[in-house]
Amino acid sequence: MAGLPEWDRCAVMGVVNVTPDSFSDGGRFFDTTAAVKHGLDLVSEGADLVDVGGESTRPGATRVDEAEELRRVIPVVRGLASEGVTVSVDTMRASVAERALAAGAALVNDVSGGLADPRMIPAVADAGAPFVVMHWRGFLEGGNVRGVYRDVVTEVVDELHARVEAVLAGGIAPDRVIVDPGLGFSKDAEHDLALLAGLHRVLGLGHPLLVAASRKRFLGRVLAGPDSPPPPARERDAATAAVSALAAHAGAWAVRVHEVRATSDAVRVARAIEGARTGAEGAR
Ligand code: PMM
Repeated sequence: MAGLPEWDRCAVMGVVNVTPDSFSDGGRFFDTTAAVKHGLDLVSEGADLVDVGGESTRPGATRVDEAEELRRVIPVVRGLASEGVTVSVDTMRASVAERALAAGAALVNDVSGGLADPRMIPAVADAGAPFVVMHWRGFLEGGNVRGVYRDVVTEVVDELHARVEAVLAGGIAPDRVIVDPGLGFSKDAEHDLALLAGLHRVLGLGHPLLVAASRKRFLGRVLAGPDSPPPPARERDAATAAVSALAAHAGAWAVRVHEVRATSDAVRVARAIEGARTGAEGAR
């Protein structure tokens, strides 16, 4: 495949977590048939691609072993790819990435940005697959520890730049590298909001941008009232769609979401507004 899959607007990446314990939908799709069906449902609701993961990155989650991750992920990737779905595999393991690519996955999404497994970058380079480089300082610090930043946008951009350089040095083609600020990963609500306000600076890295805000804690914090607690993850989908519209407007390549329908509408509206703007400029 040359470069990246592309759409004429911000793409919608639907999430299928084949895990018993994911942050926002853990346990719901923890068998192959249910997971494949869920992925197909997401596509019929408007997802352009589906991200399949078998390992939770929830704070405090323990790592699954390789055999179990393969068992969870590969049949779901194969099932969706055989139905013509564009699949990304959410994994920190080279072996899982390789097997998923062989089973039909089109890209690799690594929340450690290639840091967790030294074989990851060469494996993706050999396969010629696109690679999502996510920022997660906590991974290096041994878990999802609370990040301390002086200027979160500058530091995340600089650290992502360093990861991109490492990925390019490892042989992944520049037109196959996607960047992601890693909302919620060693970042608190203020950090996530600052990063969303500074998406143009992440885009300044010169790579397609993936934004994954779906149901995350910062949305709970934003939606909590003075006397009411943050709503649970499943009640953050309207807020997620609002972020999707803003991310699409900012120029994101894709947004990663659990509930696809509202985000699918959001990115289409953002595209239509962009079309009206460029049309109006052309007529001037
Ligand atoms: N977040 C989660 C899982 N995978 N991948 C990328 N690229 N970016 C993210 O922010 C990201 C991810 C955790 O969310 P979930 O467990 O609720 O799906």
